[in-house]
Amino acid sequence: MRYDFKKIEKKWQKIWAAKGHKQSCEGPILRSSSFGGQRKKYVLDMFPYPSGSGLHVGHLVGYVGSDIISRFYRMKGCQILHPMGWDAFGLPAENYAIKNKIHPSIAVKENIKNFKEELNAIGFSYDWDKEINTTDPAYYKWTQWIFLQMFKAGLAYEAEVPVNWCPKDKTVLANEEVTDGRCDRCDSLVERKKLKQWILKITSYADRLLGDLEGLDWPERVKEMQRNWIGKSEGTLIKFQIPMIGDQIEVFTTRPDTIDGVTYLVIAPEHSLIENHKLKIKNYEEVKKYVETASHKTDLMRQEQSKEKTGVELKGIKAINPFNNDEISVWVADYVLGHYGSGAIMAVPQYDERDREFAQKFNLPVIDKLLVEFSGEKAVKYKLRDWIFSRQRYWGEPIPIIKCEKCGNQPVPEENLPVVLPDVESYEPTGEAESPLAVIENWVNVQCPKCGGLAKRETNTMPQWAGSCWYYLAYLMQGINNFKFPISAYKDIFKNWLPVDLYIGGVEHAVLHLLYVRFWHKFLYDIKAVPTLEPFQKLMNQGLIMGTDGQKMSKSRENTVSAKEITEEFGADSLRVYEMFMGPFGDSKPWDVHGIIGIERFLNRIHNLINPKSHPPVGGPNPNQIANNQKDRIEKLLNKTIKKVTEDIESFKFNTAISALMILVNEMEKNPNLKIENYKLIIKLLFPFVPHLAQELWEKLGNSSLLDCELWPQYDEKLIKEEDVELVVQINNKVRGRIVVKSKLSQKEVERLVFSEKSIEKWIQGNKIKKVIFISDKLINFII
Ligand code: ANZ
Ligand code: ZN
Repeated sequence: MRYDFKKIEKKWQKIWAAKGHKQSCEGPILRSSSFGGQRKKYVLDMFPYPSGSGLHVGHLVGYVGSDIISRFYRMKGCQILHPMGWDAFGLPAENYAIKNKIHPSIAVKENIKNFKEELNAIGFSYDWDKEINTTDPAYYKWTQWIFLQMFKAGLAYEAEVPVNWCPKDKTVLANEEVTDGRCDRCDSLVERKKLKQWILKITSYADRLLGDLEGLDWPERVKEMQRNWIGKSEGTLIKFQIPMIGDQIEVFTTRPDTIDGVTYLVIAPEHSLIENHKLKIKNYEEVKKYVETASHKTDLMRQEQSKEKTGVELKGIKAINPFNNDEISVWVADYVLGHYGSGAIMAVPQYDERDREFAQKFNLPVIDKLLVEFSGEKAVKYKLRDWIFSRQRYWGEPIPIIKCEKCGNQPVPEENLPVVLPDVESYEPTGEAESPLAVIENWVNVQCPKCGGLAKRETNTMPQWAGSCWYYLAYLMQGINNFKFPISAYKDIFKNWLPVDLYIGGVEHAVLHLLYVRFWHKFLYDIKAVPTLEPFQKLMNQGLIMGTDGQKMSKSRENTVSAKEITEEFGADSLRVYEMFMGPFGDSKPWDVHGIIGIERFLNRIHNLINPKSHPPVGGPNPNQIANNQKDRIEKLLNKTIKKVTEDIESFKFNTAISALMILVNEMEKNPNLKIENYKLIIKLLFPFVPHLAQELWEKLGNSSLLDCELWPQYDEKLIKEEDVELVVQINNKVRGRIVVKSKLSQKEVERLVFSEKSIEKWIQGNKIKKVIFISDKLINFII
């Protein structure tokens, strides 16, 4: 018989919705002093884009994990903040809206409603009072405010730069949004364009972003990805004189010891030397053509190893090697990048692969030289580049800047925030490298806040990453309808709750969101708005759920399994347990419908074990019927299971915690009529995993409380310690017997027991023991 999960799950979801999972921000209060450790826990999920297609089972892994953690620590007496919200600006929401011909704000509202219903149907214990939405003007007022502080601090500037342009999405992309030369969103080949853009100076924080990684409890691979992205490199700057033009080329090298093997120099196509000395370059027209071609290539295309090297010599220009005074030629080639190091290299074909390929192609000398001692000063360079922060799209936060011909870029006065996104007729991208906002004249034309003259608003919007750069602070601001100005109003609350204790999300955000948000947080720290150096102390990455085809679950691959359908067929509790039982939390694993059927059976057994109607009488009239030793065994197993489940949840081993609970259920099934306390204990252990079923059974046993308010069980150390173990006894590495002893005995105690054991003693008798090898609870080996 299937238990009626539909009825039970609806019933408790309704009660939870009414009572809420409110965790006040007034300050941490420990409900129970019986547990040590931290009083507050801020457990945060990466918030979703409310897309039109709803949640698939892969979306839920992290959310189930964070819910287990939240419910567990709530029962441990901690004050928990576990909020949820919506990251609703950006291309996905906008493209969905364009495709379905609905205004993005209406589409977003509908999608949020569906997402919220779907999340609630899984029984997550979010505190919905704290719900936020990045597209709400009350929210993006703050996103704009933070931008303005950066502008005032000189960290937001406008410049004409070569950018990644997506021809399909018709917008600029950040470097972090381009993978293998393609747009992360739509997979189109990215083009190079020169455009005037807003840029955030993330490079000013490169050193701190790198150094502060050390103190974070984050997966090593994410830290490594950030280190590589920041790409700190220690090298040397060396100047090569060019006497005929009275100028010099400075190169950045990590191998100054190879200077005796330099046979030519290469500058990047963007290098200023070309324009500065165009009259001296005899083949300037040819060089100019090469530069023009290179300007359409992305960095990645330029650096591809397999690609044949290209380049042009700067005729009429020679440089002098300062080490040996050799006269060498100067080339322009696109394998040297304009914005890394000094945009120029000294080529050492003997030691450097790329230089060798180039030298071979253009018949340049390769000389066999030994390495030299070279002390010059050290120079530090980073791969990290400033963050291109403007997008030519409608659905984003307007950049709060007013452009005045007389006064230049002026910040919108703080009291005029937010700059609200106006309604437009057509929100599709124009493709003219201009935002659709540019055509709304009554919005664009404003007074200059400085001189009062005619001025225009900035019409570019912020990238989709902006809103998520500070949302974990917004949850602390007492609900979006109560946001107060200025930010200092939240000083005490920030102090109580920061940093986030646990942040769960996908590894794909390693160098995008997770780097941007650390940058904003450090800036907010510098302007004394937040009290901690870092936003997220501990980070966990959930693993991917693969489709039955073994591929990553995604709409475009048509291999998604809808969370809603699974919940309706098997119940939310089955889905929760199955997702956690599939394997280690951080691993990728394939979806298998048979697995969830097995879990549903397991939950039915739990229901039958405890539900007095289906299996009377629980905690029945005469527990003494059971043999005493059986009762002891259950008692011990229960205590062992409490220890195991507690430790496993603490270390994210949800799958092994569930295994331990399965073993316990097995044993309890074999022994009906246990004490009611035993059933209460197992219900509490099950609660974080199957909150609906556990709460229902808890009520069936006559309890009216919510399990969230009950205390997590503690185990009896004595009952666990006294466990017996079987120890292997070896003589000269050969097994000669086994003895059953109390666990955790010392070597001396075990030796004494072995010597009193007649069957083993005979092997040792009369021999001198040379050595004893002892592995606690496992083995003792006498070498005689
Ligand atoms: C001579 C040399 C000899 C180099 C050798 C390497 C090996 P990382 O570690 O990535 O910092 N380089 C410098 N600026 C460059 C630019 N703008 N575009 C492309 N390559 C550039 O690498 C630094 C090394 O990459 C530098 O050291 C330089 O080549 C090259 F056996 O100088 B080396
Ligand atoms: Zn002005």
